[in-house]
Amino acid sequence: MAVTRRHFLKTTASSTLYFAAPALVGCGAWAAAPTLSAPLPVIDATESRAFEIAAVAGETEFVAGVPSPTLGFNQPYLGPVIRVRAGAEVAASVMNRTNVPISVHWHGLLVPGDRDGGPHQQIAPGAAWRPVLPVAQPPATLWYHTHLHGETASRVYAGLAGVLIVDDGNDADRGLPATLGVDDLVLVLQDKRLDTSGIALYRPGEADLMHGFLGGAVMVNGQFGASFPVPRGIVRLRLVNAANARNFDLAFADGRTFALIATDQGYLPTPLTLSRLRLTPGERAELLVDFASGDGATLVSAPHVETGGTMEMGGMMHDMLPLPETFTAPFPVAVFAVDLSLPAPLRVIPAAFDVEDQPLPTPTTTRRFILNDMGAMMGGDMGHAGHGIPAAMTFGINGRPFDMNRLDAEAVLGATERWVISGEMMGHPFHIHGVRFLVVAENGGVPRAENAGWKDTVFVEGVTELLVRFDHPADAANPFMLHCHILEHEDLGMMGQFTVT
Ligand SMILES: [Cu+2]
Repeated sequence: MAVTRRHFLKTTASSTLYFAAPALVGCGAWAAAPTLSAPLPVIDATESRAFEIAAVAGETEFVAGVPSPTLGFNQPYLGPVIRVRAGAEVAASVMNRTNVPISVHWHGLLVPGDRDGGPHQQIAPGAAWRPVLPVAQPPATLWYHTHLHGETASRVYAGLAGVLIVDDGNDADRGLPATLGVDDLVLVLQDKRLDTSGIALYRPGEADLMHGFLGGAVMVNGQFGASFPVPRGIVRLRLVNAANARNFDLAFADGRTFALIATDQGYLPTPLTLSRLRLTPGERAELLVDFASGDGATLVSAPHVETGGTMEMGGMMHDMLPLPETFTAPFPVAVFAVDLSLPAPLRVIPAAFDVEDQPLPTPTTTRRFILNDMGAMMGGDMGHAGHGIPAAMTFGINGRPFDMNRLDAEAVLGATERWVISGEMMGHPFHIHGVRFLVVAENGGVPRAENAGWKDTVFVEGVTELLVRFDHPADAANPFMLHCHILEHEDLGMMGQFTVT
């Protein structure tokens, strides 16, 4: 029995109210039933070993009939899902057809610093950037986004982001869902704040700079109320947190468990069975969800809560500048409805994956990085406390805001280092370019399940200890970044840079 679109919408109508209530507070007229989501376009560069994207300005009707100004790659908002082959040299072509400078950072792709797309690889309006990307890493779900210093938050919010999949062609042999858009689904999670007319604008106030910019309207792949038909079998979800600041604390409304099969840098040795998963900005996770019963499901998130400073001053911070979260209860992120017309080849979750198991060398160096959010409270100039809330906030790392002309660390190519990262008043998603790392301890204890496997981004709440592998070079002209992935914090200075030589 084939499920028609009408039937599909009817059977998912019970979630309409669920969507309507929290997502569009005070604007009931916008509340819409879940709609079948238009899939993100896919560029399959696995055979061609080349792809082209162009940043463009456009308009997007997040609310029907109400256009918002947006940016995207090849389309008005977000960009295509790009598939590249592990082991290939891929010729990338990035055009900038907007009237603002951009860059394109391949988040999680382990390439030399001159091809990383950070703040030093600016692409001027009208210009092109054509890096050759040596893809030398296991299969993983990565993403790409603009990354100019001081101009990342507003432009990623406007839409300059997309998904990059490293594929080795062996997923079917692994017993994994491998048909993009059918049993292998990409979900880009974001949030938006709409003004009273329904326009998404980026105008952060002081509380937004302090905590990060949150919106009360949650989007998947650029659409509110996202809904996906799924086959009656095992379905793979590739989750990408591309929000400026929101932590998604995900679960299924019916309480079903799922298998976490991959984190940022690829497969775990064995799937982990979980019922809840936190995904913070910049992180990715791949899940297998069992729809063999024929019952659909709604993916929900708990509200964003702020945890994780070492100084236990969160209360004071909240008193001065309350967290701008609009949700008070779990809210829907996406609806999945079983469509019996879709092929469902897989009914079993694989027991293990062929993950490279190299012994790690003993770290040669220990470095400590303190993510300074105190400076923002105390007057911008860290260490010289002012009074009240500064007009211009500054964040930093180890007492200093980001400086394009200063190196914060120099690592040796091929080395492994122990990095100890801590925050002060709140948790921060911490990303390192050009490396992969293992999370070896959190506050002295065993890391959370989400931090299994090789990572490139980790939510630091308290003290987090990493073992970092420096396997890709970056010279002083094109260093790698280390930074908070709350984009407001990054833009305001919570970033450093390092060479690998
Ligand atoms: Cu931060």
